[in-house]
Amino acid sequence: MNITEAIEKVKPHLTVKRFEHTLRVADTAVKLAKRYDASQTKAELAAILHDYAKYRSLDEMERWIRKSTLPKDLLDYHHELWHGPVGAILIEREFGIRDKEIQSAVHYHTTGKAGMSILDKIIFLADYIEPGRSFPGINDVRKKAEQDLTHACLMASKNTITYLISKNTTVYPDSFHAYNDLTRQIIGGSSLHEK
Ligand code: DGI
Ligand code: FE
Ligand code: FE
Repeated sequence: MNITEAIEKVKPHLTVKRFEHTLRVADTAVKLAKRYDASQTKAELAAILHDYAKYRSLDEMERWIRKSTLPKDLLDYHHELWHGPVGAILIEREFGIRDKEIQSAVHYHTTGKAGMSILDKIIFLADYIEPGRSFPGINDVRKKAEQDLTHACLMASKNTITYLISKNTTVYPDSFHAYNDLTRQIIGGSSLHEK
């Protein structure tokens, strides 16, 4: 599937605002792919597809989680976390996209995970820093994204987890796994209380 086809397929499933967000994520992802020597084509395609399942009904997403190999514990967490994993399944079923790197980037774009690939990091970060976003501290993350992909992902992960905790929300384990793994990648064994 090429980019033009992907855009045409995804557009009717999204609101205008979400579609514009998607195009900005794609633009940001391509820039990051250039900067960090990743496939620009895969980054662009994964970005176009990343929120594909965002507006599926909760019933439909729940059914996909139950009948696929997706982790069932997703159902114990907020439904905002379902569209990435379900999207990774739907792009294969509906568009025949079996590229594991693209499926992984779509799957984990909301939470991250331990052991993210460069493409996973690019989509996770592009979704966070695209020019339409205005989170507290986002400009620092944007600046860091020009120099250090992993460190910028760590900042985004930390901001999101801190925000969720401030709202008394539960945090999906993969979000913590991402944070821990990115922290180890950035500061290694020098973390204060770690062996
Ligand atoms: O789909 P988008 O709005 O472009 O962005 P997203 O997929 O990154 O995030 C969707 C929402 O999910 C966002 O409001 C933050 C929230 N979120 C991210 N990680 C977690 C989470 N919500 C819960 N409950 N737990 C998490 O670990
Ligand atoms: Fe999303
Ligand atoms: Fe998004």
